[in-house]
Amino acid sequence: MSSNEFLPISRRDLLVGAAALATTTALPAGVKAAPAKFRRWNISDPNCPPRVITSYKKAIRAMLQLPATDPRNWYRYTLIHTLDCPHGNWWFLPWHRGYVGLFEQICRELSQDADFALPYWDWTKEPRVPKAMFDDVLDPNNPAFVATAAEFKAQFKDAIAKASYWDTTKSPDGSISPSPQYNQLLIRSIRFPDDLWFDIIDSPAGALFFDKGHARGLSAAEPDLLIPGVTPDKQAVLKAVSLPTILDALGPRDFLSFGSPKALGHSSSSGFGVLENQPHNLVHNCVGGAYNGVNGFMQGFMSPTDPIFYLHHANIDRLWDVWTRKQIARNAPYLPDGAPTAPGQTPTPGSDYVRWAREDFVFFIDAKGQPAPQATAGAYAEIGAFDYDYSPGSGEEVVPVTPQPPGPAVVASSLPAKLTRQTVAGASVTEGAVTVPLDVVRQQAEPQQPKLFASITVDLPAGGHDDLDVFIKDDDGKPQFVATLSMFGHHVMREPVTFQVPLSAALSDLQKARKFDANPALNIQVVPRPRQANVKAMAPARQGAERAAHDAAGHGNAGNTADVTAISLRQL
Ligand SMILES: [Cu+2]
Repeated sequence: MSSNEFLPISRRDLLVGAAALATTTALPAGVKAAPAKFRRWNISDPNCPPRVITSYKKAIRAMLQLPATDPRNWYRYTLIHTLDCPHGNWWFLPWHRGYVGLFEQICRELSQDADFALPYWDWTKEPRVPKAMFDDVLDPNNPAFVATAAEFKAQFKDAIAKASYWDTTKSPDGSISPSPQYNQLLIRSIRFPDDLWFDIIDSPAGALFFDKGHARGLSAAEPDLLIPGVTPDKQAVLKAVSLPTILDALGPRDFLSFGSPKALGHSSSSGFGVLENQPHNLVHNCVGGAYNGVNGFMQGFMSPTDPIFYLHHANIDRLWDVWTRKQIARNAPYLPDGAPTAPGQTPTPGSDYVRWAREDFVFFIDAKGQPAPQATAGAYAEIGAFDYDYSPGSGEEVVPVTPQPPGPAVVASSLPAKLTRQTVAGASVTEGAVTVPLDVVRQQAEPQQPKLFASITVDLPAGGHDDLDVFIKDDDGKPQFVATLSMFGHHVMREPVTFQVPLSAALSDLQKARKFDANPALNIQVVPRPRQANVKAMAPARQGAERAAHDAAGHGNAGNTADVTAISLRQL
């Protein structure tokens, strides 16, 4: 491809972009001038009303005390995530908005606090578990929670067996068809209750239930988002929540680059936008204790057992709202292509938006424990009837105060890197060589210019818990740490996944240090880094069994290590 597709925004592009958008984007539907009814506060903000925390505790206690047959029971609500959560695809954001928003309504009902709204955790401002979250039932190690996996099974076995999850209908001709919920479970290879119990308690890929004492990885004594034994320049979780990473995550100019990419359905993973792969995944894994050997709920699909889950996801949802308001202020689209651009308008038939919006979310329940009437992705495209807003937090600065001209349309082209592989100290290191136009390197320091990202495609082994460190270097420089790629949970991988990795900070640093005067030849290095604790916890025999199961499933990558299959650079 020619490098002029990577040039900075010119005045001409701006005018062309503005004209194109003027015809496609009217004032978006669902944007309200009135203040929201509920406000989600930063839990550590001195202005956060004390009642928020009191009511949250009251609601948690009430949910823990409900019988196992009530779908609003604390663990039954957690299981909605275990059974149905999307990760690594473009339904990640709307599904979690619905899940957290409906949870908030249940809390409002059960705390009898009619003004209740969830607090959020701004990990950029506060890169440690907030102090309040170690108190009383906000700590999942509190005696009010179920103590062991065995006790959990004893208490919930019957209720789960009798739940609607497994419903089928019999036609007059005798054929049996699964209910929509059961259909989703079959996609996730959960055929009957024993499959679910296997995942929760016995899976060699890592259990989902963590006994008392191990419910959370971080503690009041060591609450920081730190990886033990790692030098300050490679503290991946701190980097993932840092303001430069958050500003890069908010940079992309279309929904698919900001959120995560398309996939076959919401139970398959195809890739991760920066918001999901950096702060989302790494905070989950770190709070879950993946890096310090404690292990806890937050690193897996029963993560909503830890009350901090909802504060973490409220912050992810807040950043989606920030990005949406940034797009609106720039008169740019904020939903997949084909979305209605004015109230009453119908979406474009056959468009991305239509495919995205009609995805069914069939496990959601409302404040009374009934199936939620809003059961598709499109119902959660806006905050809408949830009617909350957020007290301003990190990243808010990307929203222009006055309306701005739109940026140029997104250029879908990419600069492919040439891959080589070598073994360094027993680890398979992949290098991608690519020459970057000097203009693009220079514009990385300018906040208004499109940012540069590396798209790194990885074929992951089924039980792969290893992380991948990404470095960048020029011809004779020393590698500079960029980010760590980390998976979350145990989705069945049916295809390689692509991670978007922000390069703007590293490139502006390089440019400052080296003062390139020609297009620099750069190397993107991807180096595996075992999560020590997990590797030790997994017995070799189990790794073998896992590999065998993996082979039987017909997956391409039967090894124990991740294969990097492509690296390219993109302006998003
Ligand atoms: Cu999550």
